[in-house]
Amino acid sequence: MDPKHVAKAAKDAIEKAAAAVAEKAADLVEPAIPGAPGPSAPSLAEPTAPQDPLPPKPDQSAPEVVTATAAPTGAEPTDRAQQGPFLTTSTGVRLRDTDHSLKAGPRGPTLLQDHHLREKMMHFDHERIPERVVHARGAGAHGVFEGYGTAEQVTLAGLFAKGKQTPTFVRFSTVLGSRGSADSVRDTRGFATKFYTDEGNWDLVGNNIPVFFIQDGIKFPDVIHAGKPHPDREIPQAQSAHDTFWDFVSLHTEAQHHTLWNMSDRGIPRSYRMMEGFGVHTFRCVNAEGTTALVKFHWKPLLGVHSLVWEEAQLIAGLDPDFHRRDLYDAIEAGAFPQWELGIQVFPDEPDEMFAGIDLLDPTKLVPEELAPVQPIGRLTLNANPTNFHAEVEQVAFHTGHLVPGIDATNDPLLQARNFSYLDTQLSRLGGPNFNQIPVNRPHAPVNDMLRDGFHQHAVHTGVAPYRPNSLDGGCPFAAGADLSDEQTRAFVDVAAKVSEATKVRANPASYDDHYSQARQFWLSMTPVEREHIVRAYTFELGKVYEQVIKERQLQCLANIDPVLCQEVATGLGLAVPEPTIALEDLDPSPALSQVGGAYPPDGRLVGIVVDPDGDLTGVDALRRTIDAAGMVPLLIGPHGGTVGAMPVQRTFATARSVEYDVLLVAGAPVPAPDAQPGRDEKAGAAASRTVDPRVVLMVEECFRHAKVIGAWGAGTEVLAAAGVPVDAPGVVTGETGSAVLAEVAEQMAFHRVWERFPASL
Ligand code: HDE
Repeated sequence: MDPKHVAKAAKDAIEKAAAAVAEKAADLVEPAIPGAPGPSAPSLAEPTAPQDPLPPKPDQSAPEVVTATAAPTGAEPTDRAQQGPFLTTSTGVRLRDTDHSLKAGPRGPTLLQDHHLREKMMHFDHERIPERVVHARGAGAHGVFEGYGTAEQVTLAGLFAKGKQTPTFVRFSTVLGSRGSADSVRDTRGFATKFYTDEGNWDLVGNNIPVFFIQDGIKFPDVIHAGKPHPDREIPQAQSAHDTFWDFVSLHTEAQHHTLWNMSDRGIPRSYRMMEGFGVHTFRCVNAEGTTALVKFHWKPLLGVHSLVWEEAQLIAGLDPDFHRRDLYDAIEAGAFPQWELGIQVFPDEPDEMFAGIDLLDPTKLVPEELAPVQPIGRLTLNANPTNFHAEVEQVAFHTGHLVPGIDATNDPLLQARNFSYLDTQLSRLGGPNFNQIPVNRPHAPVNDMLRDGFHQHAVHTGVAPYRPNSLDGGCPFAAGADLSDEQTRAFVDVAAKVSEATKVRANPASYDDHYSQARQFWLSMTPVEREHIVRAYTFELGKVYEQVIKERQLQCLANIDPVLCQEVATGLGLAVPEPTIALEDLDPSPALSQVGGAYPPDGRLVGIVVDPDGDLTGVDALRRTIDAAGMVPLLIGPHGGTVGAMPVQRTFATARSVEYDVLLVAGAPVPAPDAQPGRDEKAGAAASRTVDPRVVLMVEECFRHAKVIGAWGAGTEVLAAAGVPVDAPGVVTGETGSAVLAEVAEQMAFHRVWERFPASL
């Protein structure tokens, strides 16, 4: 859609919301600000009257209650949670006291017979499971996938049928950091989806970047060892700005394409809700007639693809390390359900497995959308938060080998290695071979495997003959049918794909030797502002490298991508510019790779509103209700906690920082609050004689620097002056009334950032 129309629609939506708020003025309810820890407000005093456990919060859901072998139970998800009003042991024996251990007298030694103490400690001591080797840091949500019916020609998989709804669970992640690391670091993001289809679970375990560092899975331990913290000092955490990473990628040059994506704005997404997802590998699909096609999967976010700017990302890492988690959970809680379209690029299944000269089995290459359009086949909506992080997000076990009839693997050597690896990792992470029986992993399709016993077996298998052929169990289970069109009986299809070579070798096909042409294409496809960000990212990352030779070696790689990129980074590093060692190949730019230019709905965006207790509070009240009614989250920022007028304050000048907000509205020029003292709050700065609270001025300065839309009216414009922000600068909206300013702000927000504010020198 034309970006101007989308932006205009955002403005119209605000005006409509404002009119609705004005009409209902008498019976308005308080906007629900997401983030409440429990389903209801707690009492001040400790509750003592026994009552059943509280229900989950309304935004939460849990895996469907099916047995370990997928029989529906009709039970509520909470039937699986703690029961009854009284404290018990794990075996259900009621307890009177959990605050004192059983001792031989008040001052005596603790008794070995205190089973409650022993059990409580034993369990606590074993609460942790190993974190994922990669993608340890993540967040997940429940959702539903609805097929469009457009994939029929390509795959027989039932979940793509028109109107078919399939429950899903998605986990987003960073790659390098540990479980407790910050969300906003520069890294690739994981985008793993489990579809609980009628034909078994399908896991699409992808990333937000369409290419990968390595062409062959055997190199995975190498690239991850290089990216993880140095093994001696275990620093740095969750980042690639260090010697071992650049040592590896500058030597193993097939990593250069993926590295360039990481150095682009894709490496620091604004939100999980605003990322594309890619299956990366090419898959082989088969339709009901048995015709095959090669396919790449893409997730397209309806909110657009957006990023942070680097300074924001760095500030966020300290101020709110949970930024992406919080954003996802809060958006879902606020009812702004994130959505993606699933699309496919379809290629003829030719014996050479190439398309337009691009090797479809080489995961360091993409196929530009201009050459093979992404055809939408369904829509994912994330509509519920998990009820329990450990049970769901931590224990979810994805596997590239979890495929359903109609979708098969190809010989991409990276995919092949993954198919081995993901089983392996779950064994040690989840403590045994029965991890598919954990609630979040249970399929919704009937399970009749012949796998038996093992740690944590939840099924109570019947019969005596878990082998085939048998007659003792009546021959059960039976082999499924070969008729591809019969959804009730058909089996997984191992597509009879030809194997092109039959000589055993440790080698790559010759087409894998091209490590630079698509990296150059990516660079050429970027807008000037995106190129500036890439230059800055390389200069920062390489600037953190200790060894000069590693920087020089990486500069050589950049020379093989683009002379301007290389020159700019070399200048920042103070190093000489090398000549390219290959002939640079100019592929046609692919505009679809750029993030700049589109406009998108502002659903779930965070709007900070600076309020002055002496200003126009009625106007501010209408404004925050309008923002709430338009599907965004209004956060009132006041000089102190509690209320301003009758409005609850969500953030104070002491707790607020610009990076939390997508846009800032300045509804007044609040005088310095009593706690705006440099000795107490560094943000207050040195000057004691300012007329506006210095922390508000800092917020405006930062929002301006980070190219965010700023709206101000009335005395609010004085804050702009105090922050040195010209009222006629792009993306600075001033006006007579808050509502007029807000409508204009919404229109400009649709473009995510005020790109004109980043002057490009390249
Ligand atoms: Fe993974 N990867 N990976 N990976 N990967 C894991 O599996 C591995 C690769 C991806 O939210 C691990 O359950 C190997 C490509 C995501 O739970 C582990 C190779 C892509 C997630 C593993 C790859 C990915 C993982 C760690 C090379 C993008 C998080 C825990 C052959 C297409 C899933 C686990 C989640 C997780 C191994 C390559 C994406 C160790 C050996 C390429 C999104 O098994």
